Amino acid sequence: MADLSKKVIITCAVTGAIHTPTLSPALPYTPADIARQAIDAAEAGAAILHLHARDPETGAPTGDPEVFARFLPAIHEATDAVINLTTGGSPEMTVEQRLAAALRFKPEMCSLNMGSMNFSFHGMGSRIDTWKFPWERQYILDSESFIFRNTFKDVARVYELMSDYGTRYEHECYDIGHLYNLAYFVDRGLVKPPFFIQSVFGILGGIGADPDNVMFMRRTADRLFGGDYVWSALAAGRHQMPLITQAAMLGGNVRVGLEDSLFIQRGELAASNAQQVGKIRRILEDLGMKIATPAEAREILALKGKTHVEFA
Ligand code: KMH
Ligand code: ZN
Repeated sequence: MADLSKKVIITCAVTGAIHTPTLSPALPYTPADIARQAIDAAEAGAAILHLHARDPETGAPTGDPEVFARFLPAIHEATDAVINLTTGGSPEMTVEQRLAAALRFKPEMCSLNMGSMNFSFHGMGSRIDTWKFPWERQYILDSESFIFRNTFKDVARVYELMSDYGTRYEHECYDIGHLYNLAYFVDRGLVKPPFFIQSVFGILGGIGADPDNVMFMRRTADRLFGGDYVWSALAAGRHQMPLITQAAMLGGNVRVGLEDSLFIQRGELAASNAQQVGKIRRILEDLGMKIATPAEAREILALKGKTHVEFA
């Protein structure tokens, strides 16, 4: 059960690479919108901001550090939140392209996807006839044949490169096997406690968004890692709020954001990332839980600190 004396860390994943602009007018893609929504999400209670970049003109995902450079300094200046840069990128990027921004900006955290898998969202947008941008429809359809590459060698390389900069990891685990992959790296000494595990539920290709699976993931992580890990969960689409509430009840932390779901409740698009942060915050506080500040998140996760990054 939730230990009410522990603070819950809210991560907000602001834009991601799955959703496309036609699917929601709230999905930010210009540098100004990404910065605005990230800052608002932090003000609403997110201690960690998980960030991707998008082409400012078309909204297509990009790994170009020059695009990240157009919003990172503003977020860094305006908030205390921990900035966590994706290394998952998008289905169209090579492993090198996915790593470029993290290597350049040396953030406090970066994501690290813990196994190769199918990762598909080809069913999305099936009812849409008119797309805002020409790339969107095919991008979504192509995900049916996408293999999300994260080999052992790829993962080891991220550890080797980023650990030199003191960057720590959001270990994204989409299935139980990914916990065992992480255990392999723990045994090799590439990752040190307290390590952050982000369990991902409900991606087509990963573990389903069922309460039983949340329990199974938690129990397995406890068995493999004991007190050495800090747990968080996200769930895709309509499962977002119920599953992360369950995870919080089990002592976990939570992730929200338009990367994971475009909705605020069944059938209603979220107006912003901050709205989702506000909602989960209210739910958790109503249950008697307390939300971690960025400073508390840094302490819980043993991060290097806000000044040790190269965003300028
Ligand atoms: N959209 C998440 C399920 C990453 O950025 O490294 C996957 C993700 C990947 O967050
Ligand atoms: Zn992401």
